[in-house]
Amino acid sequence: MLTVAARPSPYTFDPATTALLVIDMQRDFLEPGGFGESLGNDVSQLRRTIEPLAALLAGARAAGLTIVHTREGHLPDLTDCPPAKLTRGQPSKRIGDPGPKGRILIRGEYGHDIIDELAPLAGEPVIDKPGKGAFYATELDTLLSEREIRSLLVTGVTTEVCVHTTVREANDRGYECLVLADCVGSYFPEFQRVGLDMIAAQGGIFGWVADSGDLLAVLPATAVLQPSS
Ligand code: TIU
Repeated sequence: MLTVAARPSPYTFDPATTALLVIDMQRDFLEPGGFGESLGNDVSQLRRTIEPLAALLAGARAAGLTIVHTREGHLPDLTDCPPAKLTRGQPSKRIGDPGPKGRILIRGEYGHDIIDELAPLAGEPVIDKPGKGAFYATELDTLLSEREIRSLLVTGVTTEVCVHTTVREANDRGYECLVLADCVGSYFPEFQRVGLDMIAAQGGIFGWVADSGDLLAVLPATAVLQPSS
């Protein structure tokens, strides 16, 4: 078992039953011309997460952790997109509209894919999800159960939307979540701060919060054994 300095208390995990979850680090959220910008957001706010997340991915790969990436997006015919999600707000472009990086938030389009800096390696599962939570209408819970994963190291964007929704879903399913503060990002600085505070409040009501440097300091430099199936 390994222990990381965290809020509200130290976080203990077994690397053999722990996965690094990288949520929605897609061009659609981090680069101009995509879904995030169409909602009126300054996408440059999220870019500070890339460098620490790349370092954490390298450390997790060296330690042999299970790594799972997710992408938010919809089928080209939009049959998996609830009408309310499609019509809500006053975006400059709607889901499915053509944009400079392909159709907005549509699976298979260039803008829907993960940014080059954090590209998944062959063999790392990529979960496509239609909602904000990574467990809703996906195979994630089955995949984690098959690998006997109980602990999740959670990273990605955005803190108060897809990260929060996923952590809440995971917490209700019994997973112990550690959210890495410098590896999650929001378009709104105050939501970043409050979003993290909400996770660690009330004795860790949804999980724990730590910095990636403290996690990297305890990860083994060589691969751990995975549980046999
Ligand atoms: N808009 C916003 O902050 N986020 C999303 O729509 N999706 C994710 O967080 N991935």
